[in-house]
Amino acid sequence: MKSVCPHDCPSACALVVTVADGRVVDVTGAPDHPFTQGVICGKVHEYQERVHSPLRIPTPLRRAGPKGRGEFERVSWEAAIAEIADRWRGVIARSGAEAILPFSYAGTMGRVQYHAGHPFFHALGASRLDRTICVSTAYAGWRATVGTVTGNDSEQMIGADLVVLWGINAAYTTINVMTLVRRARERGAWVVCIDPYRTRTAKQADEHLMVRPGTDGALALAVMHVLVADGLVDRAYVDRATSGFDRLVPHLAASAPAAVAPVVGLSVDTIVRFARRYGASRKSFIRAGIGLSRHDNGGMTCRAIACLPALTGAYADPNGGALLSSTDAFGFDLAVLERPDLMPRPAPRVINMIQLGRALTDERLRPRIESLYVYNSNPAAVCPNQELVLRGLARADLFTVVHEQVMTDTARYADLVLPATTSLEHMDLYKSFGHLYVQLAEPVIPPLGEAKPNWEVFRRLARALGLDDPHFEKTEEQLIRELLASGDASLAGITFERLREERSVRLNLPRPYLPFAEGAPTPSGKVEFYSPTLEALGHPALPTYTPLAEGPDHPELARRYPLQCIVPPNRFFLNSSFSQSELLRARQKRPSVFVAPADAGARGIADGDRVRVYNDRGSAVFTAEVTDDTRTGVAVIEGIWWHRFQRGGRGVNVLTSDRVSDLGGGPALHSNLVEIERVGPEDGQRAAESTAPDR
Ligand SMILES: Nc1nc2c(c(=O)[nH]1)N[C@H]1C(S)=C(S)[C@@H](COP(=O)(O)OP(=O)(O)OC[C@H]3O[C@@H](n4cnc5c(=O)[nH]c(N)nc54)[C@H](O)[C@@H]3O)O[C@H]1N2
Ligand SMILES: Nc1nc2c(c(=O)[nH]1)N[C@H]1C(S)=C(S)[C@@H](COP(=O)(O)OP(=O)(O)OC[C@H]3O[C@@H](n4cnc5c(=O)[nH]c(N)nc54)[C@H](O)[C@@H]3O)O[C@H]1N2
Ligand SMILES: [Mo]
Repeated sequence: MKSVCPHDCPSACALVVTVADGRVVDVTGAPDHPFTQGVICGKVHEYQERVHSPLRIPTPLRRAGPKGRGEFERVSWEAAIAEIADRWRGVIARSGAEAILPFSYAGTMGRVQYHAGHPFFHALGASRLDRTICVSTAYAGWRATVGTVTGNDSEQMIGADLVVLWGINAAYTTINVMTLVRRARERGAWVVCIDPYRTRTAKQADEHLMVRPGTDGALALAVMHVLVADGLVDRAYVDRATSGFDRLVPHLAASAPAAVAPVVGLSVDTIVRFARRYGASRKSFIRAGIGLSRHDNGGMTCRAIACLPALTGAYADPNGGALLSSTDAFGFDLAVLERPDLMPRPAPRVINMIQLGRALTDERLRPRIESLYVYNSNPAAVCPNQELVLRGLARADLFTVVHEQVMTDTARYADLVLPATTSLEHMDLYKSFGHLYVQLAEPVIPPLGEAKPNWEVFRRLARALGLDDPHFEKTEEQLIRELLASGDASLAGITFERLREERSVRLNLPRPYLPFAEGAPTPSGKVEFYSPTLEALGHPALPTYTPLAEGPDHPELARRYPLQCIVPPNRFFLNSSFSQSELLRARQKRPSVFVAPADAGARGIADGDRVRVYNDRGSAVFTAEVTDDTRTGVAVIEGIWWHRFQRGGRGVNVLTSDRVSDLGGGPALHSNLVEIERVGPEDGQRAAESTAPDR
């Protein structure tokens, strides 16, 4: 049977699911899907193990022990819904509905189940959540240059002379891009990967530029400098499709390769060679990742990268251009699902999700958060400043409900846990942020235990709280039909019936897809080297490199915490999802930190030692992997282990800051200074569950 991978990944793979006796027994990639091409990642290949996990939540549960301990007793759905409605009526009468905070992200990318809570919390008048944790900063930067978040279709990189994988570890995070890269390479493309450490993707490239973290903006400016100095600019494209070139040119004077080399940590020769290679052909395809935006200056970095194909004219080439994300290519009207019109006026306050810890612990907040409803997310593990998040979740006077598939770190803090269906048990419609196909998935097995989809739970809650808008009567199928009908020309002719028949349909967009060939949907209608919009917001109008607020140039912090610590995804988890899997934990081996030989030597750390990584925000224990896959001065902690599987019960995000980056309100997860000390030899223990109590 056919399905779609629901996880927060640009690939949105088309799946083939084998079911026997009501159980999922095998999951593979659909061989006939043009983007999936039969290839899926090692995580979803084991999906039966997730769907039928012993950690699945079978029934609603009520807390029967201290918060965080994970002691629960069964309750019925009726009792759980009645209790939530009763508690919330009390909160609303006492403090107003803004004292209730929804918290969700992209546990599922299915449009109906992702947006399921929006109309309900809008109608209730609850605090609004700014969902910034992933793409907001990158998208704000990209939009500043090209006015929208799309780019050349990545399938078009086959035929390119140069492919640049810039801050994207596609071999881990969207492996189908590597299928395209391989084919491009077979056709003669030179592949460059730009990343502070030697990722699996870097190892498959022809060249790896091991930049210092957070300096890509400076690198992009140096490339622009060379393009202009060497006369590699496509004047015809610049004249017809861009604005601000005349102001950009003098601005680049400060970015000569010799000035930038010590900043980015690459030789002058390397920078010049890369820039000349980039300028030599319009068939250059940049596939930029979201990861490189998770820095204090991340928005500007993405803005600067988006300028490069506008200098060479690559945006207009059928095998060139750039792609950060294809999200805005899908012309849905999300108001159909979100229903902002149901909100009271004035609209309720907005809370930035990356500052959940502050929101839960700030005594001065009026009204204080008295109740938290979590779905599609595991904030105890994924949010920065984790100590503060856990302190908030431990509040005795916070009424917390968690709707989850599995017993996550967050669920263990809940007063009520509600069981959620997986994507194989409910219906949904999927877009993608890496390709251009709309897909429909219908259930392949009935819900396990008493699990219910998000939309069903919000409908029940609406009924229990007397919210009688007819919207809450709609079925998932009705919502999908309405969403499809709401679309712009990109969705014309893509109906529910057609999707039921074909499962996956490409957007109505031309081939080749060259959205910026003649300009871009910015206020000027051009690709903007100079952005009056940014200027009006108090940002530099031209692409500008600003050193990290928390980085090696910080005079005082860098003395106490001399190592930059980046925290990218690992191979076998997806954010913290799949950390529940014994099989995948074993493959991932253990929570570890990569340390360069010189840094390890200076601290008496040997490969395999147990080390403590710490800063003013917190401290967590990892196994050191001493490797020249990372630069001196840069430590790397991959992936998010549930903190219950970390020694000491604390995970990577105790180290990361809830500081907001330059644009879009997203986090600066990788702008992170730490120190590391040896605590002892490795004891052979592998990813055992922590016995430390949750504080
Ligand atoms: N296996 C796996 N797959 C995933 C995920 C996962 O957790 N695991 N997460 C999913 C999600 S939610 C997302 S948003 C996507 C993200 O996937 P990507 O877009 O690939 O982004 P990241 O993997 O976060 O970061 C990519 C790379 O950026 C690098 N990086 C960090 N700082 C810098 C810098 O200053 N400069 C440069 N050039 N590079 C830098 C990191 O080292 C990392 O290798 O992946 C999705 N896919
Ligand atoms: N250190 C570090 N921290 C990071 C990142 C990083 O690279 N490094 N990446 C950041 C990024 S890019 C992101 S996107 C965030 C991700 O943060 P989250 O969106 O919280 O990601 P997950 O950890 O995958 O948690 C999603 C949860 O949703 C549940 N779920 C799945 N489907 C459903 C459903 O249909 N209904 C309900 N009710 N629940 C469901 C899953 O079981 C899972 O526990 O983390 C961020 N945090
Ligand atoms: Mo993400």
